[in-house]
Amino acid sequence: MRTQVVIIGSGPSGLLLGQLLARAGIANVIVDHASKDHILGRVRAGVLEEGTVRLMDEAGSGARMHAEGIAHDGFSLAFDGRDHRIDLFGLTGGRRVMIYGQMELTRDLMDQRERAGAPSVYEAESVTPRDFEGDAPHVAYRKNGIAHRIDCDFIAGCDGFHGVSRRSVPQNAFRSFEKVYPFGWLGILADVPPVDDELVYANHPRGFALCSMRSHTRSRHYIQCPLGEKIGDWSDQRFWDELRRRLPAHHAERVVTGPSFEKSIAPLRSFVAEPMRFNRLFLAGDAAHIVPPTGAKGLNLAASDVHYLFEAFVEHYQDRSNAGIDAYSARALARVWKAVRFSWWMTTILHRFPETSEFDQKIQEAELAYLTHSSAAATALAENYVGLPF
Ligand code: RFL
Ligand code: PHB
Repeated sequence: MRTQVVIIGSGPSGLLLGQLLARAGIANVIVDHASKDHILGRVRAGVLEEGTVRLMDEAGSGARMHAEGIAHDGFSLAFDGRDHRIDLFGLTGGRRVMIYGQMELTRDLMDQRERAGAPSVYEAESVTPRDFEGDAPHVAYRKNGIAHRIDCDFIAGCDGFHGVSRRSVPQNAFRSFEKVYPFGWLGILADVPPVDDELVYANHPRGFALCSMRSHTRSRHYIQCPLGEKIGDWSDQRFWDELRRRLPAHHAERVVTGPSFEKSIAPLRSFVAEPMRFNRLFLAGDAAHIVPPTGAKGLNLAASDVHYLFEAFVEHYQDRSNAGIDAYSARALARVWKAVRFSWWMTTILHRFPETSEFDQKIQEAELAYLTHSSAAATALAENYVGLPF
């Protein structure tokens, strides 16, 4: 079999790239080792930047997102028993974010892909990108015991942090930069109304808490927890009690509890691999970088990578120019590092770090106070949160 671009990974980055390419008449095949149901069952991001929303529209997959997503003009920073609203809309000259779950976005892109008749292979085993250093790459995999190979012009590694694409590049061909945080996020999903109309990010002596949502009837909440915490030790009741303790009283009173139908712990990490291109293999999304979720940037960075990569492929096929391909890694990384910085900073000001010195604690308090007293500081936060330009 032969195609123009093989995409490894059917997460948001692979699906978005596949849909954009298909609409531009560039043939592509998506290969994923997981099943469709497994991919659709992963609960993750919930906040979309305007650039991500625009790309969903360009991909022709934005209709349900516009109908069911919720536009947010601000969020709350809670600390010291009070909260302070960050007026995203006012501080950024009219920009906002969209609340729409990654599960829904993934489903929309998959449905659209099926309707367009573009090929996806799920449950592929031993997926391997090969010969990308030369001019004739291919992707090999096995399915139901039979070996397959897809020859192509380019391979897009959209297979997440644990994927095979980055692992297939020789160790000495890239550099990686990493920071592992000494805590994780315990998250639950429950069909109860959100605590407030907007998201609440809380810094509390017991640890960080975030009250988010998926709709007016479905809440997504997180609390900071120590590494090594066991999910089995967290009954729903224990989670709700701990969440309430970390919120200012007026929010705590409004917490509606109910049974959770998803509960998981995610470790927090910053990671960047440089470069993001290895001749005919390109990395995009979590395959190339990871950010802690505090800034709501992971999925949005995956989307901006896809934007640059899609433009590069269009230039190659339609304009017969490799300028975009040659510039891809540097363009993507310039934006990635700014989001890595913002995510690290949000994590640093909002979490309680074990063994923090009194000095560091005072600096954290001063950071939060500065945000509430200076519109310059709040504007810097807001412009990063709504998303830097592509
Ligand atoms: P994904 O979603 O991990 O998809 C990768 C796909 O590749 C497949 N795959 C393989 N296929 C073949 N062979 C292999 N060897 C393979 N290995 C893996 C997998 O099956 C999968 O289908 O990567 P992608 O597409 O780059 O998307 C990245 C986003 O999923 C991620 O950045 C976000 O979820 C991060 N994130 C958030 N991002 C935001 O922008 N806003 C948020 O509000 C937000 N909240 C979050 C988050 C991530 C979280 N966790 C669990 C880490 C909240 C949490 C709790
Ligand atoms: C979410 O709703 O899952 C969510 C929202 C904001 C974040 C991280 C996750 O910063």
